[in-house]
Amino acid sequence: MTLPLKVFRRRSTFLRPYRRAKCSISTSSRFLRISEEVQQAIAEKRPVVALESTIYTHGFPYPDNLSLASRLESLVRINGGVPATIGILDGIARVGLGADELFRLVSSAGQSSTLKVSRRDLGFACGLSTLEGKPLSGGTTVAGTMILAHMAGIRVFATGGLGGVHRGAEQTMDVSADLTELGRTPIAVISSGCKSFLDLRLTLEYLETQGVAVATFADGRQGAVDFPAFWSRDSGVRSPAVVCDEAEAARVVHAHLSLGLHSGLHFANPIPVAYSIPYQQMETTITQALEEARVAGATGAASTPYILAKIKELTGSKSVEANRALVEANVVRGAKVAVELAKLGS
Ligand code: PSU
Ligand code: MN
Repeated sequence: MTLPLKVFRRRSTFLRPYRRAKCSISTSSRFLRISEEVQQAIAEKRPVVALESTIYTHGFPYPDNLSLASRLESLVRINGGVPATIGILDGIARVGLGADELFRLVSSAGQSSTLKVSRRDLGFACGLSTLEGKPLSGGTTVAGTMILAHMAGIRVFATGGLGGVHRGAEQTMDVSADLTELGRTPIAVISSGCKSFLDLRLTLEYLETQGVAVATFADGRQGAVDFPAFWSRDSGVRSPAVVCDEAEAARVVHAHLSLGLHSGLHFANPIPVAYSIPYQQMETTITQALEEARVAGATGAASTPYILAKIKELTGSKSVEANRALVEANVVRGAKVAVELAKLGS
């Protein structure tokens, strides 16, 4: 029996290559503003690196967050890129915050009208105001930043650490929206992996399910390499893939995006050796911080900032210095990946 032609017709219709919807945002939208500099750099296909702002509003306190923010932007420029710090200021999502806008956002860290903005929060942050009628501001998480960066046409984003699957998630269902965002938004995120208060093994499983490309910079090491645990280069969990350098990472990004894949990529950059804290040493601190978070009832979006603050308290300046060093190293890597990507005409 021959197959009816109809079946083939239907099938070939089904297989017709998917055409990507053209980016239809207006750069002067009431809710989104992309800086002139970033718009121009994108139009001229120059390397642009997105930077997040939850690290400033819910991580480093003022004025440390301000010096870190300007340092990270300078590092992008020194390495040949254009920085685009992303956040919500006065109810408007900004891609490429200007110096005084950045100052206003980071100096509002800790205020109740300064939100932590992930995908679910964008509409609230831009659509509502405080009871006194003041517009809202917020630091965008990895997920929130990826969304806005993608709207602006940016392909590379560097940050400190990624959210992940929390320990005990089989009970709490606490899985960071960063992971689902990586599953649906085609951006390359460079970070030092996930903090080890998360479950790294489950995080990698989840990223695999979401179709996220994950690799770790090998830095000359041969053979298997651990997926890094933020403050620690080792984690006991093997990275699914490795890349040697920024040029190799850029080739993967170029192929991934050229194929029209809609998922994202994650390149893990292990913390510089000089700042690395052994995994087992961190584990003791983390066990204590998790217990304190449990007793305090810090769950949901409050969980990550609470645990981070506790760890900071328990380790003193050591973990903060390490945090600063790794985010700087990631931003340098991010700028170099963006430069290599631009060379590929991507
Ligand atoms: N991990 C860090 N530092 C951070 C964060 C995560 O080491 O500042 C922030 C990032 O903005 C990340 C967010 O996107 O926390 C994840 O929060 P949640 O687990 O609630 O999704
Ligand atoms: Mn969560």
